[in-house]
This record gives sequence, structure tokens and C-alpha cells, in this order.
Amino acid sequence: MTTTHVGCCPLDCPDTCSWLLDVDDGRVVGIRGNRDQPFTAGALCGKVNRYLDHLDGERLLYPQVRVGAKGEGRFVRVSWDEALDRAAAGLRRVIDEHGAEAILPFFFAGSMGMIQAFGLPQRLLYALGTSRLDTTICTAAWRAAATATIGGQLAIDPEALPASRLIVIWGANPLSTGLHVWKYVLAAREQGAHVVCIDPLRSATAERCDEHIAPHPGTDAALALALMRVVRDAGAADVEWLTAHATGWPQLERRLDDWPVARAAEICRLDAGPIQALGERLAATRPSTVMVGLGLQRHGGAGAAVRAIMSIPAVTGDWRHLGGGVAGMCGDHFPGMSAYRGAKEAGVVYPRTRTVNMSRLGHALHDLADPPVRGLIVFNANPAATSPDQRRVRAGLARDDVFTVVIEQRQTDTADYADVLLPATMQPEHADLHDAYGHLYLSWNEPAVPAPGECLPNSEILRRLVARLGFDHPALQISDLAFAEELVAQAGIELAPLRERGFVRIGPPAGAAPFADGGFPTPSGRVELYSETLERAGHDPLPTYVEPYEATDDVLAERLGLVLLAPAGRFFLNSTFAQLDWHRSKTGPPTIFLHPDDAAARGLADGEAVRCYNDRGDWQGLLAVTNATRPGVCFTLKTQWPKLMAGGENVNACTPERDTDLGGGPTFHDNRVEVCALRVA
Ligand SMILES: Nc1nc2c(c(=O)[nH]1)N[C@H]1C(S)=C(S)[C@@H](COP(=O)(O)OP(=O)(O)OC[C@H]3O[C@@H](n4cnc5c(=O)[nH]c(N)nc54)[C@H](O)[C@@H]3O)O[C@H]1N2
Ligand SMILES: Nc1nc2c(c(=O)[nH]1)N[C@H]1C(S)=C(S)[C@@H](COP(=O)(O)OP(=O)(O)OC[C@H]3O[C@@H](n4cnc5c(=O)[nH]c(N)nc54)[C@H](O)[C@@H]3O)O[C@H]1N2
Ligand SMILES: [Mo]
Repeated sequence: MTTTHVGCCPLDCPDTCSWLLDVDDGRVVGIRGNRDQPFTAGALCGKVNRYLDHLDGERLLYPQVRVGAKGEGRFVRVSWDEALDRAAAGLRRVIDEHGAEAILPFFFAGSMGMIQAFGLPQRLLYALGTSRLDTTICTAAWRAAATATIGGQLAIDPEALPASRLIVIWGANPLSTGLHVWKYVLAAREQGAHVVCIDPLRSATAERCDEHIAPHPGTDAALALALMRVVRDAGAADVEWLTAHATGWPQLERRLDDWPVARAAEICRLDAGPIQALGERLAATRPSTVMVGLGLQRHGGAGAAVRAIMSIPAVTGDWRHLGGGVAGMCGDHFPGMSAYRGAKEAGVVYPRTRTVNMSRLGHALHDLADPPVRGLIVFNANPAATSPDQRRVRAGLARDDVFTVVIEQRQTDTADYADVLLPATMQPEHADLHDAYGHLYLSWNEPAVPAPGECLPNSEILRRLVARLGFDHPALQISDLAFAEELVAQAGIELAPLRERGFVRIGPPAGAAPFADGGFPTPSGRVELYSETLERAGHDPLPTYVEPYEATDDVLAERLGLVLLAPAGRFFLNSTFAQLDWHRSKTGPPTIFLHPDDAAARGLADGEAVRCYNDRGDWQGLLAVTNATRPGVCFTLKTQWPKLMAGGENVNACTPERDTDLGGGPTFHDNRVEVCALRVA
């Protein structure tokens, strides 16, 4: 008999879909989007429609220990007891020699919930006194800029978007990366909204917008400043709202003297006409919305760019209106739930330790001292494929003096470096509680089937591991369900009905503009166009343009003539799915896309095997000639499995390990390269 179970998609995507699993005889036989949850509205994306390929694909099923060299991928099966004993002994040696701070937990959003990713694992591991991880790899510049400007990741409810009459999709490609928001964009458009995409590439989204503006990468802040200048000059700044609900309009108004359209046009390598026209549209259209993506914030000046863009709806007064303001990351509307509270109340002490920036993993593994990193516990992440400066990261992972435990679902490049490799369950096999970064539903994922082989959830593996290290306090042995109860109780939510239904809407009420009358959770309670916090930290207190490192470096450009962007592809999720036949065939082979002028200048032909290189490294792919990019800008898709590529490295062999201006984020797209034929390489 087939039974249906409600759960949710665990992947790192703004949409956190509510899904229904059909289960027959202990196996998942069907998967579909839940019609009852309004944002999911019965649809999953293409890659997750094929999630069962992933669930049934080559899984790690048993604990293993390494027998070959690090990176070689040779392991033998052992019992859970032996694996955990070995893991604990290795970590114990690190603690005895260097202290627990020499252990670095390294995790991200392979699964996103509070039980298996962000919450319970840190409650358990940080009690040991390990280093803490600054989880910067994805959204750090966005987060820092949003915190300084509007008080957090507080974008509007996407379900309010149909009320907008001008939607500017800026550095995001939602049709590939979070498609459920698109129905609201279309609903707005049916009521007359104009939709603009700002992206150096003609992405799938740009293709379907009314207008596409393609600035040179890393120059968005200049564009945003010029747009505000046009709004000001049109007399359309909402001075009444600004005076009541923003800081620093008089100063910004003066600053805009420096930003005539011609200056932005030169920096962004655009014609002045479309900038002027978009500024006039912003001046004339209420409500308007800027949807701020994550692709634009992987550059040296990304914090400044996000901040300048987020200032626009304050200047136009768009926060007054339903559907107006900033769209994008909205995770801070979820009620705060502290993973540590119950443990602290029960007497667990959390030592104060250093924080390590995950985007600087190469640096952490090679250069950190007092103490050095000598133990690594990796889960929900595949840094050998996804971290910048891949060669340095892999050399760090290959160090014999770094004891490494990897908890994984499959034999990734990172898993190949493990000393002890532990098999993790997948979403249909474990419980989890999920907030979201692109909508306002809290989701529950109920386990639907037994785990295959000897797989265990991260939570159970870590409970056993910390207990083996002597941390067996009851608050660190809390069950998954008790932990979830504890969290939702902090937000005044009951777990039982949530388990039953699978989701509950939280945050500001639907149908109202949450900041119409101000009330931003910044120090001043206003939109901080002038930020004293940034000023104290040594940054420009006003919206400004910060030049990227490489994208606009004309000297470097003489040697490395192309800026390389590596945004998301439709059928992989970072490196997840990148080992599956169907997903690989939909994605196509690793490809580098070049403008016809750039291909001709290098004597390269469509379909030819090429090498893409810079001073950090190189990787191989096929060349595709396309006018979907501008001259001087090439692109590929993140993130293939390096070991499945010719040459054994992916695009991150070239990307830099260098921080954004705000937040310490990575600068994957601020990356100059050259491309040559493989035959002459
Ligand atoms: N199918 C699929 N979905 C995903 C993912 C995936 O890998 N596959 N990844 C998930 C994750 S982890 C994330 S963080 C999100 C990211 O989702 P998005 O926010 O959509 O980000 P990206 O796809 O990285 O980049 C979006 C666009 O930004 C553009 N861009 C790059 N540099 C600049 C710039 O300087 N200025 C401007 N204006 N645009 C620029 C790129 O060309 C790209 O088209 O998607 C999530 N969803
Ligand atoms: N060049 C370039 N590189 C990029 C980016 C880019 O735009 N360009 N984007 C960056 C961004 S936005 C991000 S978010 C990072 C993401 O980088 P990663 O966090 O490394 O993401 P994934 O590649 O999806 O790897 C997640 C891994 O977690 C495993 N996993 C999933 N669920 C579980 C679980 O429950 N337990 C355990 N133990 N393991 C699990 C999966 O099998 C998978 O191998 O990549 C970054 N890398
Ligand atoms: Mo991400």
C-alpha cells in the first residue's frame, strides 16, 4: 500500500519547497510539490523532480577508514564502533596536543535544517571548545550590507510582489536558482509591471525580462548611485519618508552630485541612455522593487554594491507600499531560536573560541597558528569542489598532520581526503526543521523511510562522537524531536500541528507593507543611508562604489583578458547532483562560454577543448561561442565534481581566496583568466 508523507526539500535554495513523498514498502516511489503550501504551489524544480535518482544513487552506506593516501579515495569498511573510536582517538590527540580550538568543524548547507545543519550540530560541537566557523561562503556581503542598511535579511514577502509595478532583478537568476518566485513576477507583469534584469550575462531570467542591462561585473554600485541621482534630479526623492524613516538623506543627496549618469556609464561600460531611462522609470513608478541577488555579491566591492542598491527603495519611498522595497533574502523575518539556550540553561559551558572564515579554508589549513588547524570535521559541504583557490585547499586537505572526519552521503572529492568517513542519511530518512531564505514558511520534515545500510543522521553521529570524547551531558544527548520542540517553543509554535501539516507561515502578516512606517531593526530604527556603525569600522558611512580587485584591473587585463563568472546552473545544486547521469546530461560537459569577439581574438572555435588559467591554477572544458555575454566577460557554471573532469580540477582552481569589502565573503566572480586551446597548452 502506498502512503504519502509530507516533508521538505533540504537543499540550499531560497525556495525550501514543501514536498510529498509516496512510500511503498519502506521505499520512496514518488515525489511531488505540495499544493497546499502556497509558495511551492504543487511544483518542484527540474533537478528535484529527479531527486529519487539521487536518493537511490551511489550512496555511502557504511562507516569506513582510509587505507590509501589522502585524496586517493581508498577506504575499507569498519563497524560504527570502530569508526567512532578512531574518530574520537584522532580528535583526542589533537585536543591533547593543541587544545580543542585546533579542531575546525567545516559545514554548510548541503542540507539546511536546524537539526542536521545549523543548530544542533553546533550545540554539540562547540561545547567541545572547537574553533567556530564564520559561515561566509554564500551570502556574507549581502548579510553585512543588509544589516548595516535595513537591519538584517529583511526582504519583503515574495507573495506581495504581484502588487509591484517595476521589478528590477539585480544579480539574480531566479529561473535557474529559485524558480517559485517567478509566478509572482509574472502576476505583477500581467498587471502591467515592467521587469528589468541587471546582469553581465543574458541569463535564463534576463532572456524573459522586458529589459536587460548588462554592466561590467563588479560595477553595480556605480549604477545604483547614478540611478538615485536621476531620481533626485527628477524631484522624485520621497523626502517626507526619508526624513521620518532614514538617516543621512541630506548627505547622500550631496554625494549624488558626484554620480552623473555619464560617470556610471563609463565605469559600468554601458551606454548612458538605458541608465537614464531606468532612473526615470524608478522616479515615476510606484511601487517599485529591487530584487537583490547573490550573484552580484561575489566581488571585491560587493558589500558597497548591495548597500547602494538597497538604498534605492528608501530614496523612492517604496517601502511605503505593499510589494515595494527590497526583495530577496528574508530569513531574518523568522523568529530567533537559539540552539544553545537549553544547553546553557542546563549548565553546558560554551568556551569562547576564535572564529574561522570558511571562505579562507586554504589560509586556515596552511597559515593559522596558535593553535594551527589540526582536526577537521566536515559535514554538509564539499570544499574540495566548492571552496575558492582549490589547489591550496586541496593541498591543505592532503596534509597528513590534519586529522579529518568527513560525514557524507557520497564519495565526493572531499570524502577522498577523510581519515574516517561516516555515512549520512538523506532528507526522507531523517527529521529536520527548516526556515527559509526566500519565503515565510517554517517547514517540518518527517522521516518517511528507514535509512539504507548503516547510514545515520548527522545529529546522531555527532551525539555519539561528542559522547565518545567525554561530553555526555544530557543537554548534548538531546533527541532530534526534543531539540525541535525546544526551538519552536521559543517562537511560541507547537510542534505537533507542524509535524502534521509540514509547514506554518510565520513573520509579518500577509498583505501589509512591513516597514511602511519605518521600524527597521537598525541602531537608529531607520534605513541607515548614513551608517555610524560602518563609519566606526572604518568604512565609508554613505552608499559608495568600491572597486573590485580584478574585474576592473586594466593592468592585469593586459595579461588575463577575461573576467570569469561561474554562477549557478539549473540542474546541479552547487556540487550536489553533479555525479548523476541525468543531471549531467542536462547540464552538458564542463564548458567555458566566450563572446564571439573574444573567441576570434584567440583563434578559438566553438566546440574546441580549451584550458582556462590564471596564476592560481587551471581547468579544462569545451569552448562555446555565445553572444549571451559581453566582450571581456566569459562564464561557466559552478560546480562540477573535480574528479569527474578532464584534468581533475574545476573552475575553483582559478578563483581567488580574497574577502569582500564587507562581511568577509568570497569573491568567486572577481576573477581574471585567459583561455587557450588545449592543444597548445
Ligand atoms: N539550480 C540551482 N539553484 C540554485 C543553486 C544551484 O547551484 N543550482 N545554488 C543555490 C545557491 S547556493 C545560491 S547562493 C543561490 C544563488 O542564486 P542567484 O542569486 O541567482 O545567484 P547566481 O546564480 O550565483 O548568480 C546570479 C546572476 O548574477 C550574475 N552576476 C555575476 N556577477 C555579477 C555582477 O557583478 N553584477 C550583476 N548585476 N550580476 C552579476 C550572474 O551572471 C548570474 O546570472 O541559488 C541557489 N539555487
Ligand atoms: N566558482 C564558484 N564556486 C562557488 C560558488 C559560485 O558561485 N562559484 N557558489 C558558492 C556558494 S553560493 C555556496 S552556497 C557554496 C556551497 O558549497 P557546499 O556547501 O560545499 O555545497 P555542495 O556542493 O552542495 O555540497 C554539499 C555536500 O553536503 C552533502 N550533504 C547533503 N546533505 C547532507 C547531510 O544531511 N549530511 C551530511 N553529512 N552531508 C550532507 C552533499 O552530499 C554534498 O556533497 O559553493 C560556493 N562555490
Ligand atoms: Mo549559496
